[in-house]
Order: sequence, then C-alpha cells, then structure tokens
Amino acid sequence: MNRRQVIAAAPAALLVAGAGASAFGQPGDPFKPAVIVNPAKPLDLGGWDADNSVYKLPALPYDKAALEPHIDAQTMDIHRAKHHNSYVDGANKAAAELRNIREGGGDVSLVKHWSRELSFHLSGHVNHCLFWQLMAPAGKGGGGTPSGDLAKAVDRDFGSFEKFLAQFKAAAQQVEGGGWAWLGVDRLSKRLIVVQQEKQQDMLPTAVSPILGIDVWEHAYYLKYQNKRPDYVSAFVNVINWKNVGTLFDGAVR
Ligand code: MN3
Repeated sequence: MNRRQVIAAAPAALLVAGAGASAFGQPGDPFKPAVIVNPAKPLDLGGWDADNSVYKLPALPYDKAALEPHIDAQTMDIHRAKHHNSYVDGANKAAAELRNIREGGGDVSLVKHWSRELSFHLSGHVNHCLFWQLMAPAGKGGGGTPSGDLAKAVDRDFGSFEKFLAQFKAAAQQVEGGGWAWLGVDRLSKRLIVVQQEKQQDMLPTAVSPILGIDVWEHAYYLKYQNKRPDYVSAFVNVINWKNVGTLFDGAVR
C-alpha cells in the first residue's frame, strides 16, 4: 500500500496529520498535513495553519448574510465565530496535551480523556469546515440537483434524486439530540449511503467519506426556526452547493 492508498483508506472525518515542531510531530516529520477526501483535486477547507501546525478557523466562502432567507446572518455569525471556534480551540488543546504526555510532562492515564477530546473537537472542526463549503447562496451555486457522475450514482444507489432527498431529510430530522446527517461514499463498496452522526463524532461508519452534511444541532437553526427542525432541513436544500459535493464525490470514489 503506497502513501496515496493509505490516505484513501483512512477514515476521512478524522484524517489529519501534522508536520513541523508542534503538538503534532517533531521537526522534519515527513508526514505532511493530509488532504481531506481528495488528494488529487482537493476542496480547500481552510482549517489548517501549515506555518504554525495548528488548526485554524477558516473564513466563510461567502458573506454571512448570503444564505438568507434560508439561513440567517446572526446564526451564521454565532455558529462560526463561537461554536466552530470552540472546536478549533478544543482540537488544538487536546493535541497539545497529548504531545505534552508523549514528552513526559503530562499524566499518561489521561490519554483516554484527551483522545476523546481530540475526537470530539477535531470532528467538530472538520464537520464545520465541510459545512461552510457545502452551502452557497440560493440560485448562485446553491440549490438545484447534482450533475455528472454524482447524479448517476444518486440514481443508482437511491433509485432517484427524490428518494435520496426524502431519506436524507428524514435522517436529519430524526437525529437524536445534537448531530449531523451525511451523504457519504462507503469506500468498501464505493456506493453512496446516508448515515447519521451523533454529537460531532459518533456513529459515522469508519469507511465512510462524508460528501454532504447538515448540522442539526439546535445552534444551527434555533434563532430562526426554534423547534421546527423540519423547516430548517427543508430550507437547507435550497443552499446545497452540489458542485462542491461533486468534487468530494469524485475524490472519494477514486
Ligand atoms: Mn454546528
């Protein structure tokens, strides 16, 4: 198995590696930061500061009000600057604590604790980096239907786009508590499947590369939609960036 195959086989939601003198590795570490999902034509998620080897909060690829009326500017602002940012801080903190333990300065019995912290916060960071890129203003890159190979795969694996959408929306509406619904590529079969993810990290099958996700934590919709999660899920469909979903699909099925 060469390096590219190793990347392709790794669980995409947690696929990351470090370089340089940081919490992630030693100076000269040849293992460069991995590209998530698609090593050949990557979607730039912007969540990694390569100069300092730390996770960073990416800029939104559009104005915070650009998704209105479907997703309001205040929700976008708080969601990114407060909630997403807390996952960035948490992932950097956990990585630093694990490095400290490796170097003899920490309590080795807390590897379990910091590993769990890393899983939660890094998944939260990656999920939100993806989420921002998977939306676009309605009618200006957002909404519509998939095209090309992705459209064919949707028909093959779900019967039709309408059947896919019905399952995806139901999965999102039925997530218990905070979590996500994802359309993903099962790397074992190279087929599309819809799965749920609880919190930021639980239940996503290891072999699945996520290509489209909706955040159904209440912080993602409560200011505008209150308890009406189904209305938020329906509105989200109007801002799905199918071009970027297609880019992730192309990478995941290689
Ligand atoms: Mn969120």
